[in-house]
Amino acid sequence: MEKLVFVVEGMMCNGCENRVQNALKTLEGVEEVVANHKTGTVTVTAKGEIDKNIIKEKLEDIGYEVKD
Ligand SMILES: [Cu+2]
Repeated sequence: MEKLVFVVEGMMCNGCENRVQNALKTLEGVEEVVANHKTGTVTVTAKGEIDKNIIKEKLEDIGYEVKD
């Protein structure tokens, strides 16, 4: 299991958190997603190793900016 933390810009409310969580949960290998608009972070727990860029791309697809 691997835990990744992303700093994400653009999440303003609980609706954004749900949107992010639901979108990332559709990705292969993602076990759990916790988005927090107050801290601007998204924590992803993966079953095995996961490509960070796939998660980053998904976040950008749905309209959020990922900081490095
Ligand atoms: Cu929102």
